[in-house]
Amino acid sequence: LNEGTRIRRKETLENMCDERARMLQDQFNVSMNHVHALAILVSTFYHGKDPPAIDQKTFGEYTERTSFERPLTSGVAYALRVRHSEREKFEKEHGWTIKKMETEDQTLAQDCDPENLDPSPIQDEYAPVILSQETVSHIVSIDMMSGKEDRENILRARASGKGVLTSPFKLLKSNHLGVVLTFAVYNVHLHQDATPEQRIRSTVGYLGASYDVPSLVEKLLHQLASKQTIVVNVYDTTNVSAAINMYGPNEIDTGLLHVSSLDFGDPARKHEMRCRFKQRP
Ligand code: WA2
Repeated sequence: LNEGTRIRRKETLENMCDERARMLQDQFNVSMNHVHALAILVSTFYHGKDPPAIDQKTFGEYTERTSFERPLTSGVAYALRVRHSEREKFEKEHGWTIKKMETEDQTLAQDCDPENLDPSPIQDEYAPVILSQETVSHIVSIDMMSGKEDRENILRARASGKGVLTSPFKLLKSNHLGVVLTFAVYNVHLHQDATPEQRIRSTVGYLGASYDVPSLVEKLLHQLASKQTIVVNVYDTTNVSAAINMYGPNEIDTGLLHVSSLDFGDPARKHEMRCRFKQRP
């Protein structure tokens, strides 16, 4: 290969990779803003009115009809903060018990109808899902604090007031790795510089969105019709020595590699896109 051809080939890879990374990042950012707006909707119409002016039917219809605003998400849901002292009253009012999230081997052992789930064991507080987009209706009544990744997200979201992301993990009723984005909902307008303690105290619930990364990235890349030319991987590189492959095949060395940075808006998580040509020149 002559020098000129090699340079052009390298530039082509860089441009294709950067373009795809930027598209993915922009779509993620757009959906994150809409999930934030949904948290404000719930704050206004569920907590801002007595009795609440939004129920499952309204939330289900609204989130389904606005799903085009949240590219890459597979569904959104709202979990209410329930203290143990309020549990009995809450369960009586809703007509169901707060359920514990299943582990993976439980999911394999039995079908995952929420009716078959165990009640959540006693805790200081719970985060049962009370409103959901139809696409994730299987998480209604499940205590989101009983799942490791969801729990960490809830604690970080409410102390920070920012949208926060989980590490990649296997979502319920999905065979792929995904991530969850969480915003806390507060019962007062908090100042930009409110302390974590003030935030935790005024927390009333958690609005979350799940991202089924492989199928959604696939859909996005498909629109670009470049799949003949390059192989794309998306990694969570939060722990550099143990990067997690969130999208794409196991890496095979086909020579030239380009890494494009990806910013999904949570400074505690790092992501990147890695691109290669399918064929050697
Ligand atoms: N949503 C969908 N599938 C899941 C999941 C989840 N969490 N966790 C495991 N599989 C209601 O942060 C609050 C959504 C959690 C929000």
